[in-house]
Amino acid sequence: RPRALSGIQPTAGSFHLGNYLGAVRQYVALQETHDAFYMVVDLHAITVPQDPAELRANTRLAAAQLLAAGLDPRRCTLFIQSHVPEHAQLAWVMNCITGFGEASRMTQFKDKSAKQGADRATVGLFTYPILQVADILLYQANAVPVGEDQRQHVELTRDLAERFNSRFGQTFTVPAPYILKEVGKIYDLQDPAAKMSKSASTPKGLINLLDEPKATAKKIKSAVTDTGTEIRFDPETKPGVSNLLTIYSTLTDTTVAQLEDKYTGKGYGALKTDLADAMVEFVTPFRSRTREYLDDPETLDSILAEGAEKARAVAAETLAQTYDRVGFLPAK
Ligand code: AQP
Repeated sequence: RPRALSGIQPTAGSFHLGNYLGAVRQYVALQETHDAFYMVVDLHAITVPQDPAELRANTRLAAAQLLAAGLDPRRCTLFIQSHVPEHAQLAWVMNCITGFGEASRMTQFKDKSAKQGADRATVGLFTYPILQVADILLYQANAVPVGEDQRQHVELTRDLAERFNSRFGQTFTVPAPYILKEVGKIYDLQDPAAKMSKSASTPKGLINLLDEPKATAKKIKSAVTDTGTEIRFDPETKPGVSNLLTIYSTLTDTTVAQLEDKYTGKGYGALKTDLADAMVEFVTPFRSRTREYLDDPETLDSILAEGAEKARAVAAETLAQTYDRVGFLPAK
């Protein structure tokens, strides 16, 4: 089976709807067709300041949410990034074949460091994409399910894999991004020109899956829509309504065309009410399943321990081969 690999940060507490529709939903689907590895990327989280106790709690919470979303430890490998030290070890090697200018072109670093203020951005934030390269290459992944915002990092991974292979001999599988066009970018409910993100300008535009379902329904009902009254998928002139249609169609496995038909002659209010209901129906069991995993830390920890062991077996082999290719003297 082809391999899949992806990771999600434990920083925000709750996953948001963009994380779920853009990435996590694909993690669940790819368990069926791929030898899949998914991790909570705590090493990435510390590229910005974290409170240690909160980071630990949020790491467990992220794992619980992945299981609640449908990851099945019998069908995939779920682990915590820091439990597999090979990530940091391979990242160093990859750092040493990355050009400074090449790393400087990563738009996510430019955006995030601009938000933080250039003086406060860390070197870790700068080299974060290269750690991501190591994450992917360690597992010889073919497919990397991510949102559109991560495309550039997967392209960097391809470049570095090819560079390493041509310099030192075939070592790494060259991966491809797995980005679904429809949901690769879910937009902020208050600002449909911006990506839905945990650092949104107003919390009203961000749907956190673990929030009170009532609050979530309210956010849907107060989503920004567009001038006119017609319910039609047209991201250019109707970005707000189009975003709602994308969300609704994905959550309910209905095509956008079917929804356009269903709402012919009806107003935005009807669409929002129905979507709010669908959303409540989705988040209610998601919240309770997450809570169940959190309430049983022994089971959760044993899933993660088993996952780390399976991940390490693969990662250690790739790292040993890489060290050998680079010319490191093996320890006796
Ligand atoms: N709005 C989105 N639409 C589609 N996919 C998205 N992803 C994030 N936002 C959207 C995808 O979710 C996965 C996990 O993302 P992450 O661990 O990078 O989470 P994050 O950076 O905490 O998410 P944010 O909200 O995007 O954070 P900031 O505000 O820091 O930029 C990834 O595959 C991502 O593409």
